[in-house]
Amino acid sequence: MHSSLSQIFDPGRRSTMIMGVLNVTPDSFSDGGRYLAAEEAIRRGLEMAEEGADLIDVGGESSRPGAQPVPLEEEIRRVLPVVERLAAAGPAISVDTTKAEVARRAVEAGAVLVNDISALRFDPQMATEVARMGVPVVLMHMRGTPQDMQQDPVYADVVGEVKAFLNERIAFAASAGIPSDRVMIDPGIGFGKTVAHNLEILRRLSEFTALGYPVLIGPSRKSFLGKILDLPVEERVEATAAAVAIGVWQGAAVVRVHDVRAIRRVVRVVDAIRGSAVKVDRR
Ligand code: HH2
Repeated sequence: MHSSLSQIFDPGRRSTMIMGVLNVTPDSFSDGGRYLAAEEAIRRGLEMAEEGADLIDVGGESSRPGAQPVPLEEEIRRVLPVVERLAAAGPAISVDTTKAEVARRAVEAGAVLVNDISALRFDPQMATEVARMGVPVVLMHMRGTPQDMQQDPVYADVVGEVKAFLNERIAFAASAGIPSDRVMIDPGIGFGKTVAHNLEILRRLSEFTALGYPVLIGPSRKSFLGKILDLPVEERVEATAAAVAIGVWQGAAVVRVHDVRAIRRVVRVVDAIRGSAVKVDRR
């Protein structure tokens, strides 16, 4: 495993890792296509590394509610040059994709982690490809698909159901040959959840960290924060900081954020307050 990732899987870890969001898409809800050009994406990736990102998450397909799927070749065209150049420049790269072929090409180009928001559900080849490549994978909960996930999400018990989903996906990953020490889990904030669901997940995040796998959360600039404060996407950094602090306090291992410089400071303070090593139950 890439050395920068071993800390995530270290049960005695003391610091939280920052994953910087790098969307190479024309329709991402917060970037609005600004980073479409590979050169601009590379510049922003390097800037986030300098601001304190431990990982840069490169994605070529928007997952915003209602977003349309991106064809394979187009996703590769967006993602590969950016992964290649950034990986060569130093920062650890993860690839945000649900497609096995994109994951394979990105890992060949230097990515060290696969972030699959479908938790190995959308591409039947993904699980075996991840197992074969030997890289860690993020398994994220989503209700349905990005096209339909926000259509009246209902849960009897959101935390219980998301945990059950993640446990099922962990077992599926294991059956495909992905060892448990290469699995991270993510409750999927904003993916088929109401404001109340997202808040309950954050309030009870320790129930996810208690599962014994490193937990990643991605609350950054999401609409549930905008709804609480009635603020547009470019004014959600403080709200993101609050959500991140609550998550890190309860043991989140990685936070996926856009505003790396600000959130790095928040996380360092929460880590300092938390002090002693995070208790992560081992499997
Ligand atoms: N959120 C987004 C995308 N990928 N991956 C994980 N593991 N967890 C998340 O919460 C998560 C994710 C959506 O945010 P963003 O990248 O800002 O938007 P878009 O999907 O429009 O590119």
